[in-house]
Amino acid sequence: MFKQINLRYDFNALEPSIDELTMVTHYTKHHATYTNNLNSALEKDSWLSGKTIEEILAGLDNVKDEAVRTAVRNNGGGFYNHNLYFDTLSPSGGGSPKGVLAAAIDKDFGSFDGLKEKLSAAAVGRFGSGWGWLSANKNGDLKISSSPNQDNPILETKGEWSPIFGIDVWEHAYYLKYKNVRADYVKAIYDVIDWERVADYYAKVRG
Ligand code: MN3
Repeated sequence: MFKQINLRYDFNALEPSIDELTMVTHYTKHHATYTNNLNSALEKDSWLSGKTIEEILAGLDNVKDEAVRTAVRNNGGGFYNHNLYFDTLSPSGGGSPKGVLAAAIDKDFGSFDGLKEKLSAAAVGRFGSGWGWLSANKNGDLKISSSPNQDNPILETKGEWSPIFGIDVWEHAYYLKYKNVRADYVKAIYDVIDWERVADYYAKVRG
């Protein structure tokens, strides 16, 4: 049984970057539904039992039934992606990364501004629903990418790359407040990114 991550802040705490109604709907409806649907799918293939969500997404080809595989891809991705998203935002976020993560950003993107430019472009430029990602590998390298739907780098690279921060660019993540102007939402999210938390995920991927 997979469980949604507990929010460390109130639904209205990320305002004005992310409005309360969007947060309530996103966490209690969208994310809850992905989680419930993932848990239902788990019963349909014994390979899925006892695995972490990372193992499931990296090894998805082991699910032989196409309908079950699609259900796990969409809902397992939705479960994982939103856990990461909600866990790496904070009302006391913003600012810039520090320490090892900051050094890796400088190495791979030139500067924090370089990272922001590339990540924003990936998120804003993703056609339709999906995500913009900052990912890492075991060597500590960083890369920017984007995925359609609820796909993510773990699924796309069979676990070689793992996201350490993601920007949800499905319309449900921003439309109530920003309407069609995705770029304004992407700009505003930098005020609530918890870079210390992102650094924790970075440390975990490096192992
Ligand atoms: Mn979402």
